[in-house]
Amino acid sequence: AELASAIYRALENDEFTLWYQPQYDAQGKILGMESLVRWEHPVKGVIMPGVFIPASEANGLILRLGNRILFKACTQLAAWSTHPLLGGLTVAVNVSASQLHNDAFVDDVCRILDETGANANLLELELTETLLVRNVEEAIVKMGRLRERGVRFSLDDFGTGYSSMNYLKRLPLEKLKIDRSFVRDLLTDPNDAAIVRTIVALGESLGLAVIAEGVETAAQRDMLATSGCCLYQGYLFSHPVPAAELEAGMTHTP
Ligand code: G
Ligand code: G
Ligand code: MN
Ligand code: NA
Repeated sequence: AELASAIYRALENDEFTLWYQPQYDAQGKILGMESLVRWEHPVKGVIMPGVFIPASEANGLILRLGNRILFKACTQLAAWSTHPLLGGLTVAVNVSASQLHNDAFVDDVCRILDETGANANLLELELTETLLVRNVEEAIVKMGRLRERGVRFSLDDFGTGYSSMNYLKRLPLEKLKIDRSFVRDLLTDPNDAAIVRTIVALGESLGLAVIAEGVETAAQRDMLATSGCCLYQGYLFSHPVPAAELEAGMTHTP
């Protein structure tokens, strides 16, 4: 309850900010970035989402927080549209189960796109398998409506949940994100290498892009490339950073 009121106050005081982690192709070109929420507490410093996202989900504040996050991501997307290097790149936003299952979700996203003037085609929403299988028919309808507006969807933490092939085929997805638990021991655990190859093959047969999360070493990236995975995100390339830091880093890219 104490954490709930602190989160409530933080929303009032606008203490939540988004950090961005770029995503790369095999040539080292940035294709987009994932936004990751941070609570910039005036006294305690930066608080990670693991501390306040589960609590916000439990007490219902995730709906307000989720809309605030979407608003900030779309505002940033619109601001970057004229940036020489960041214009045209996608911005991914993580969406919680209670957000997607809320009746107002589709209208909220559309309204935020209208209000901010963000290009819907550059907005990517990250959903998890567990979130989708909870009510797959409802998810298909909502995703379809947002897809018509231009919004794209990726399946986060892929491989850790229980999506059936039937669901995967029916959901309007663009991208699978290989969970970082499969990338971590890729060089030593042959099962992980087999799983990565299987996800890549699945992506190919369903027409979905496949990106690996949690890429920390060049050896992991090379092994992923050998396994057919050509999109990467992780500390090897960049940690999540504030927008200004991302912009500053971009100016040095040829
Ligand atoms: O870097 P990291 O510690 O930021 O993220 C930890 C967890 O918090 C991840 O599971 C991530 O998906 C989740 N998370 C990060 N940002 C957001 C967000 O904006 N919304 C939601 N719902 N979850 C987020
Ligand atoms: O659940 P989701 O995939 O949205 O969360 C992404 C989480 O992974 C965030 O906590 C982010 O900070 C973290 N992350 C991003 N890159 C790396 C990485 O290379 N290694 C590790 N261990 N975590 C990472
Ligand atoms: Mn994610
Ligand atoms: Na993930």
